[in-house]
Amino acid sequence: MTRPISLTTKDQQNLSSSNQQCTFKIMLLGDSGVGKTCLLVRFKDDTFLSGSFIATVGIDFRNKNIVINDKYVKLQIYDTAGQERFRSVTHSYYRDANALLLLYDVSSILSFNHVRDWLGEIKEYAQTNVIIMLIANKVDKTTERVVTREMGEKLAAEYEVSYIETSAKTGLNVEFSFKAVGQALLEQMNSTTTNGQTASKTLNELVQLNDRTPKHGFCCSYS
Ligand SMILES: Nc1nc2c(ncn2[C@@H]2O[C@H](COP(=O)(O)OP(=O)(O)OP(=O)(O)O)[C@@H](O)[C@H]2O)c(=O)[nH]1
Ligand SMILES: [Mg+2]
Repeated sequence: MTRPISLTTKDQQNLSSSNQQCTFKIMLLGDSGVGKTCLLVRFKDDTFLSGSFIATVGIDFRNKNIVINDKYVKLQIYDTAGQERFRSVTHSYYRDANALLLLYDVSSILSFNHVRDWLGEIKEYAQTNVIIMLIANKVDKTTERVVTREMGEKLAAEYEVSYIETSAKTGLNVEFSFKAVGQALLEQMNSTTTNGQTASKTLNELVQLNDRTPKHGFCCSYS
C-alpha cells in the first residue's frame, strides 16, 4: 500500500551530492501563460510571481533536493516555453523526462482544449513509460473559472493520467504534486516492472489519498 507523503522541514535542507540517492527529470508542459514558471517558483522558493507576465524563452531548469520517505531525491525540473515558436526546442528534451506535468489554466478554455494536442506531442516525443500528471492550475480564480473539476477529471480518465488541482498563487497542492511524482518514480525504480505501471498506479493512489485529506493540513505544513 502507498505511504502518504510526509511534508517535513528536512525538505528545505541543502543535501550534499553524496547523500543524493537518485535524480529524476520532470518537465513542465502546457500553453503559454498557464502558470508553469509560477508553479516551479512556488515549489522551489515558496513565492508567487505576480504582476506582469514574462514568458519563458526556450527552456529553463531548476534543481530541488527533497526527502521522500527518508530517501534523498534530486528533482531536475525543466520549465518549458509554452509559445509555439519554441516547440522544436522543447521536443528534444521530452525523451529524457521521467515525468511530465501537463498544465492548463482553469480560467482558459483554450488552454484546456489544447491539452489533447499536448498529449499528442507527448505520445510522439516522450518515452512510452513516462508518467503524466494533468494539472488544473489557477483554481484560486473561482469567479473566472470556466473549466470544471468534472471536465478535467473526465479528460484525465480518458487518457489514463492522474489529475490534480493547484494554485501557484496560494500554494495549493504544489509541493504535493512534485513530491507525489517523486515518490511514484522512486517506487517505479524499486519495482521489477519497467513499463511505468507502478509509477502511474502509485501516483493515482497518492492523488486519491490527497483528495480525501483536508486541505488546510497541507497548507499549514507548507507555508
Ligand atoms: N491567479 C493565479 N495566477 C497565476 C497562477 N499561476 C500563474 N499565474 C499568473 O499567470 C501568468 C503566467 O504565469 P507563468 O508561470 O509565467 O506562465 P507560463 O506557463 O510559464 O508561461 P510561458 O513561460 O509563456 O510558457 C502570470 O501573470 C502569473 O502571475 C495561479 O495559480 N493563480
Ligand atoms: Mg514560463
